[in-house]
Amino acid sequence: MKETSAVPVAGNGLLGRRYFLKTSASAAIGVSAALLSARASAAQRETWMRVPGSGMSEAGAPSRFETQLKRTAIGAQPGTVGSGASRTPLEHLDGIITPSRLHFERHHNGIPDIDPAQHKLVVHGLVDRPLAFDLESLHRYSQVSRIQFLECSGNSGALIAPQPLKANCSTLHGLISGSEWGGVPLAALLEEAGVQSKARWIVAEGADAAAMARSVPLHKVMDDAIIALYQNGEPLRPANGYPMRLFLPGWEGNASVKWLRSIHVTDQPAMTKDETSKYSDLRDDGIAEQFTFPMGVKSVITSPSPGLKLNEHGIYQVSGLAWSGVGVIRRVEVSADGGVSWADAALDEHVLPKSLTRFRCAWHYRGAPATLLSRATDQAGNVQPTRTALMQGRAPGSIYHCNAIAAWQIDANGEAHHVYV
Ligand SMILES: Nc1nc2c(c(=O)[nH]1)N[C@H]1C(S)=C(S)[C@@H](COP(=O)(O)O)O[C@H]1N2
Ligand SMILES: [Mo]
Repeated sequence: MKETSAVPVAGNGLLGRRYFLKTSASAAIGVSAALLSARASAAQRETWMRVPGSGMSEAGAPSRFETQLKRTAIGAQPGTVGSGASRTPLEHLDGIITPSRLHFERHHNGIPDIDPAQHKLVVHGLVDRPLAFDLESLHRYSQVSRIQFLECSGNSGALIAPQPLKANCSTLHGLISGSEWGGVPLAALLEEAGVQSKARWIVAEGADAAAMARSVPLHKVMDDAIIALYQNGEPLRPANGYPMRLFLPGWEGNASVKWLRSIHVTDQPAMTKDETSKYSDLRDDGIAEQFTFPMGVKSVITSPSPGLKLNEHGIYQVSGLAWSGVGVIRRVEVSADGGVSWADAALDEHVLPKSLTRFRCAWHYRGAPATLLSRATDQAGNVQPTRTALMQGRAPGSIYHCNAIAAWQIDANGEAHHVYV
């Protein structure tokens, strides 16, 4: 690769967000005379140009060469099949939309096989008129679209371990995905049912064998909650809640109840298992904080990251995802010297509220060991905390809502390793 005379804007070769506007990565391979003459000769065409290609199909699949495009770190609780999680292969994707077949999964008792013709959502409790909706009736309401993230509050929880786990980006951070969610605003359904003045919460329950249930404050429901029917333009996939799920933009994934069967309007939370013993944050004074709903401002470098080797010295793109449960991402900074100095990353064109935001920053890798970090700031001015700051006041083993700055160390061989700074 051609060495360029780029001017670093921060330590260890960071060239910043403007570099690619003026210059290219100069990563192209030189063209030899032999390659040019081979191009001109029909006899030397590549093998796949000499036979007709394969035919059409009912559904597409990735290239057979892209074997890494799979959910990773799939694990179930001992003795169960479907109580566990699978992760999005973040390090092999770009952009802000996760292909539906790679959306992470988190199930408390497997994926139910729901026949939509027999499934109903019932709205009841503190309402004037209890109502039932099937898939067909929901399709008659006006729908909205939300290009937003869904993150499990257990995502990145491994960062509280005393020593950094030897793991890659998706294993550590892959319980997050981004989709276009299409569905009916829950406020419209509740207005039709007539919410009574005493109502403050809803309790949403799923039709899975776990009958997973969560309480959600009414103000969130009325603000931007939807009953999602579509994911990236197609009906929800069974793993992600088919035929209908609650979707609460920016809030911890657990509260977005899948396979939704009941909305019980109440005056108080139900104190279900998943809002008491789970998904609450134990402090070191022994008190557990409950209902930590919006996901904190966060970012993660997806490339380079463990498993993606830098094979040459030269200009690379440090690229990753940033998001915040309170709104849009204002800024992402990248450091190549473990946080001593920082450069502003460029944000891709789609900077949407409560959505994944893609950032990129040019970096000149010269073979010297470097520690790459990213730090996001959201519209409310919240800045992603260091791991040390995040751990302050937390009880040991309290894994939920971990939005700490993560670090990859790039060694002299161009390989990345998970480290703490
Ligand atoms: N009914 C039901 N809803 C559920 C769950 C579940 O097991 N059952 N898992 C929750 C958790 S912990 C998360 S993080 C998200 C995951 O959604 P996904 O599997 O579509 O990624 O769904 C939530 N909704
Ligand atoms: Mo979750």
